[in-house]
Amino acid sequence: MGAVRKLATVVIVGLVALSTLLVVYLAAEPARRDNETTEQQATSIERGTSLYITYCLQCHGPAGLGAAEDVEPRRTGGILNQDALMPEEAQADLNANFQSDDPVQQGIAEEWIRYRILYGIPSDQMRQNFDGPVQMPAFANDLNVEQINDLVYLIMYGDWNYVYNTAVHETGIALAQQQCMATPGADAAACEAIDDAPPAYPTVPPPADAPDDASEAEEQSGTPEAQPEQNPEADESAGDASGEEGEGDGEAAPSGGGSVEIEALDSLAFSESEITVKPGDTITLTNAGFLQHDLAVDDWGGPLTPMLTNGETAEFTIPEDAEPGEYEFYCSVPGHKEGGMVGTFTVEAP
Ligand code: HEC
Ligand SMILES: [Cu+2]
Repeated sequence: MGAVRKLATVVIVGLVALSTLLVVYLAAEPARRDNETTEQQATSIERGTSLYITYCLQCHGPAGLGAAEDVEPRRTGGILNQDALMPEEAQADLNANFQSDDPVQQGIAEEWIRYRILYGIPSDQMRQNFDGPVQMPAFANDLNVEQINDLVYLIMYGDWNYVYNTAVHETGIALAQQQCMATPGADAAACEAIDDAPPAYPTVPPPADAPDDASEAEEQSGTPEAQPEQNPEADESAGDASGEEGEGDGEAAPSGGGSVEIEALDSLAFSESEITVKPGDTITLTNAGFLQHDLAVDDWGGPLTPMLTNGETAEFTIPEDAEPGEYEFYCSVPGHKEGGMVGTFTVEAP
């Protein structure tokens, strides 16, 4: 008898203990799930940030301010950072409220952002901006579903200070690496290993082939504010301010001598857009920007250079058997051609 009761007691105590544990466990479940979601959100925003810096920053800016007034350099894209808008402006101006707390609004906003990223702004729907007609490339073919989700997530829930800080941090490192490589006797491995540097504003650095300008840039690089002056976008409006750079943006047609040097610029242009060449001429492309660029000619088999990162240079020759005529060249990074990284080789008879 005593043994049975003892056993019963043990079983009951055990059950009570178990169910208590279960209750405690279940009570903690929402928190556990929250943690998981928060972690997922954080990774998504992290990935979204680097995608944004690669594909969107040149038009929408490091703080998502795009073509917002009073922002220098003023870019062409829409304002994605709605935190920066006054509530009245936000109401008047927006297709969707990205920062709303209302789940219905959030749904509308997500769909709107997704739609824009997928389809961009086609040329027949070009927007009129302060600077003329503007366009946005469609990313439907170049980004996968997850990447687009990450970008939507970033724009909806991300922190633009974080994006900005990441962008200026990475730009600073890229600039330091570039300057390191430009010093005589540079050790490539050591330069590449630089992982910390004063932040720099992501804009187009001075041309790499102009030593005077390069040292000027070094003097200025300590102050990120000085950087926007280097930007061709800004140059156009304030041409004389930085006119001594003598960059001659694009229209010159250097030819002869069998070699041509071109720069790829983050303003989504090549330093020369109309180039006259002969078969066998050597073309040297330097990436003077912080984004990745290359150079492709479809008629000659696509990309003629590897994908170049900041400061890298590559050479190729105009095919010996190229018929006289005009050949379009462009940068094959998604969106860059549409953004203006395109030009023409005019091949003359040898
Ligand atoms: C070549 C320039 C360019 C690039 C690159 C670009 N955009 Fe845009 N984007 C624009 C322009 C221009 C607009 C329209 C602004 C307007 O309507 O006045 C726009 C609008 C948008 C809008 C709609 C904003 C609104 O309030 O309606 C979203 C969202 C957007 N872009 C996201 C992106 C994302 C994400 C990327 C990168 C994957 C990107 N854009 C890359 C130029 C660009
Ligand atoms: Cu490019």
